[in-house]
Amino acid sequence: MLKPYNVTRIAVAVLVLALFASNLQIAHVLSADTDRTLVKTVTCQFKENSFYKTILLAVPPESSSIKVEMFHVSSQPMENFTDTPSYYAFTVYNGVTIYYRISYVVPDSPLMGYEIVYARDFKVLKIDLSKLFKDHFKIFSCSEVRLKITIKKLNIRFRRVMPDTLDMQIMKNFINMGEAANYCALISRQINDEDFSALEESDVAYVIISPGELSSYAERLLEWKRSRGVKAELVLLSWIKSTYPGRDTPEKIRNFLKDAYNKWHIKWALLFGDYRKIPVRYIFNPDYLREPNQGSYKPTDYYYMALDGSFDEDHDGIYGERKGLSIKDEIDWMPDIAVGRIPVSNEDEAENVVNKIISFESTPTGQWFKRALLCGAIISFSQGGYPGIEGAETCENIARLFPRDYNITKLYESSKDYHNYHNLTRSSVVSHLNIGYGCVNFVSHGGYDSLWRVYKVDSREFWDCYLWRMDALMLSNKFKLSVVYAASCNTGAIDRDSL
Ligand SMILES: [Ca+2]
Ligand SMILES: [Ca+2]
Repeated sequence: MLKPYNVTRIAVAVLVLALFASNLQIAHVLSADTDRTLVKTVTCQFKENSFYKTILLAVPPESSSIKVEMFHVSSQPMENFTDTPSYYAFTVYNGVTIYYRISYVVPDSPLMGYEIVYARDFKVLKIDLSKLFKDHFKIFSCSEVRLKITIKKLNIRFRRVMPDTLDMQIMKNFINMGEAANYCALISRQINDEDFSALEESDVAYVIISPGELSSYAERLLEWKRSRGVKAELVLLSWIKSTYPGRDTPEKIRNFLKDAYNKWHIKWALLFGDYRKIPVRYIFNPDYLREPNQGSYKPTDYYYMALDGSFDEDHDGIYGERKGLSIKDEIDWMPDIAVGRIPVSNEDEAENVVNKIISFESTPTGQWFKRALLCGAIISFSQGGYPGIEGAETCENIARLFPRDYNITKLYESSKDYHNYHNLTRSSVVSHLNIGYGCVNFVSHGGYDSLWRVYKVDSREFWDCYLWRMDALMLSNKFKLSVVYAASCNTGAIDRDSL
């Protein structure tokens, strides 16, 4: 299909990476660097059950034109699919094709497209790949693609900067993480596409946005942050709304954040208020590609983090839509600042949360903080050759990541033979949460106000709630506050009164 490319000619510097992304293995990246041209070859191996995949490669800040070519594909035809409808519903497991619930658009090439995006001080090449592709009315499944990336460089010297902690987090997403640090540069790009600024040059790392009625509590948090050496500022939402241009409040907030990124060089922003106080942006992200359906609009504060572009370049008021196979999805998927939200609804909650934060940060954590609670339930039972999905397996993987001095408690509902594999009950979860854990993780089915386990008795399925919103409100863990993760549908939704 494409001519093989002689990698030995360009193999000046060899960078070997063994990166196991969720669906894709990057076998290695080879680099050849000259004054004006940089050539890289990247080998990508698809795992068995994967579809689309994006890889991110940090490129030098002086990169100008970039070309990505595919020079080798290992693939085999999928015999069951010989026509070319736009949509399929199937998955591939152990080489066997099984109909499943996923809608998937099959492109004409595994290399779907590429573009340059920005993440803070990094210039990044984003490449979209697809395991399946169609060619002459046949569908192929590929196991490996090799890419040649040619980068022309401008004759400009950019000032390199030391990556800070936020940069280090961003770097973990790059397939060439090792060399990315050398590319971290003060590009001094202006994110603002609106020609509007209301701020003077300053040095502010952390900005709090608060509605007026909660501002006295936000101010207490501000003073606390300042006392700990953080260069922090408080900005009222009413000032943003009356000062910045924008079609609605989220756009005005984002225009302020762009201005603060450019002029204050902020790294962090805190939204002090729930979705009623400070609105979220809803983006168009349908679960099914065919028709917009209910639930196609998802709330996200990512809009406030990824500051390039507008998320709505066609100005139709629909944000973050992805049109067919176009990679112009209007979202720059690389964040430029870190954004958090404290979803307080009233003064009582605001006072309570600020007290908790100050107490937590000013009291040395006890031994309890090194306790982790992992709760895993069955997501789906094995069926028709397709393996079941078990939260317990995910919890086992997570357990291995904790430092050795952590004390880990596991509560599972599982069909596998784990120790204590039927102890995920409402009473056990509540009593463990009351003891106080530093880290709590749930992997199960979930709703806005609840977490669920599912089990079978004589092949009949039963559903049982193991944590309600009311349970959380009644907990007696006091100041032993947990960092809680939930890999479950809708739990922790930012636009509801959720669990
Ligand atoms: Ca960005
Ligand atoms: Ca749009």
